Amino acid sequence: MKKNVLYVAIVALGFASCADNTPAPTPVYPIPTPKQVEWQKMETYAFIHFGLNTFNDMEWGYGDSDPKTFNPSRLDAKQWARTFVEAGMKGVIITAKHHDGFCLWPTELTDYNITHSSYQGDVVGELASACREYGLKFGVYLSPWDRNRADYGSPSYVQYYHAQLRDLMTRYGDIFEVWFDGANGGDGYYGGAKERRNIDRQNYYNFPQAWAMVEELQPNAICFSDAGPGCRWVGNEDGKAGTTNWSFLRADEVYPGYPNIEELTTGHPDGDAWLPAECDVSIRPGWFYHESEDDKVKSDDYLVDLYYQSVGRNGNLLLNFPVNKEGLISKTDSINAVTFHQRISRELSHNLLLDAKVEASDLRGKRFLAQLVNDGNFDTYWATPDEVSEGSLIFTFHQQQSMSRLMLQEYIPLGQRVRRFHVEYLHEGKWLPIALDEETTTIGYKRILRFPTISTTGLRVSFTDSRGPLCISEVAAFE
Ligand code: FUL
Ligand code: CA
Repeated sequence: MKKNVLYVAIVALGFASCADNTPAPTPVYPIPTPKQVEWQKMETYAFIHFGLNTFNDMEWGYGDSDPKTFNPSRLDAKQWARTFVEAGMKGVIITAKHHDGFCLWPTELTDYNITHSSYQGDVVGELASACREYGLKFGVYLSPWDRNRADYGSPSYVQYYHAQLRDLMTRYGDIFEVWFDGANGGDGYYGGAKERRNIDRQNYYNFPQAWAMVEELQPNAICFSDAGPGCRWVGNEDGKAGTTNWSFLRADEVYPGYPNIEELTTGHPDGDAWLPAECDVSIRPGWFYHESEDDKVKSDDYLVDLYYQSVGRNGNLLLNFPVNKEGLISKTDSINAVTFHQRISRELSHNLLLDAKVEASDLRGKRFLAQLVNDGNFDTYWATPDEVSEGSLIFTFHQQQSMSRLMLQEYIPLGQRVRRFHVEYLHEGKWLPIALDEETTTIGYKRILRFPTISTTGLRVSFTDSRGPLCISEVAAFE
């Protein structure tokens, strides 16, 4: 009987909250697909560069290194996976084939593969199953440029390249991302059998067909390239997004190998395609392992900075680990990565706004109350009425609070909107600007600001320019 009463009460409550049928703001295009939203929530994941280059001290092998030189003595993909889990990474992408053309999986499409090496196994398959065991997402890099193939530059190579892609897409279960590298032998490098091959970068590889194949065989996978179609290169290999970072590009202008790479760092504010930035960077100077770089591993300090400059600026961070000649991630690399993750988790652990009082300049109706910006849930958001594309939020604390980090999130399923905002704190009854060393323009999925510690009882965030009504998912402050 009691159960019934409770049931009735819950139904009534549910009904009351649904009774407000204020419509959600209409989307401001372009908007992400659901899989792009899920991808963005991953935030950090790992890259692995491993292959013949590892054993020949090279970055870009010519495609003529002896396969037998590939000889890892203690290869253990589970060790990689454990490192990534402890470093907070949500997945990993491996160089199944780099520019030298050597394949880390036992493919029948070429002899230049792992079965002819000194290691009898399937590195791609071993990593895919380690990922399943440790709950990581799995992705592949397959270089379009191939310096081993004598037919590179002619149509038969493109058929081969697409066949390799099909092989990878059908062999290893779910793939979350496929990496289409823009680096190429066409522009001043020697391609194929060490001769110069001039290819038409924009059309040669028939990328649209390759992307359609991925879409068909791996509908949950995101295709990375300079130009998407799933996510875009951030335009540098330092792992840094622009402080202004739009998740859009003008789709008909960009393509893999697009020369105006600085545009990729900020995105196109008037872009028509949703193409969020992925920030790739190696934990060492090189992408592949070199003994000479054993003392040049990026410190946890450096990695913490990188996180704020990538994830903290509306990008995802793809952090590369050069697997060493033993077939393992070196100790310093894994210690620094794990320490980095622990530090970030600590810095962003307790949101001081969870129990602050919130007042908003405007409300859209009960379903979009200001309180929804500090309920710890990305999927609930504060929104302003249709005609209102600016506004502010004031957070009031019961007592003085010290803080040095502020995180903001827009509800991106309805588009990226905010063009400009600023943040102030209450000091002796007056609103003072928080001292920041970066511009406060875009927010997107996530923006995190760092500033010298302040102590205050109030915080005001003003959104002064936006592409439409405001849709703010979360605001959080940390000490
Ligand atoms: C570049 C390549 O040329 C590098 O070797 C590396 O794979 C990096 C991630 O992408 O374009
Ligand atoms: Ca929320």
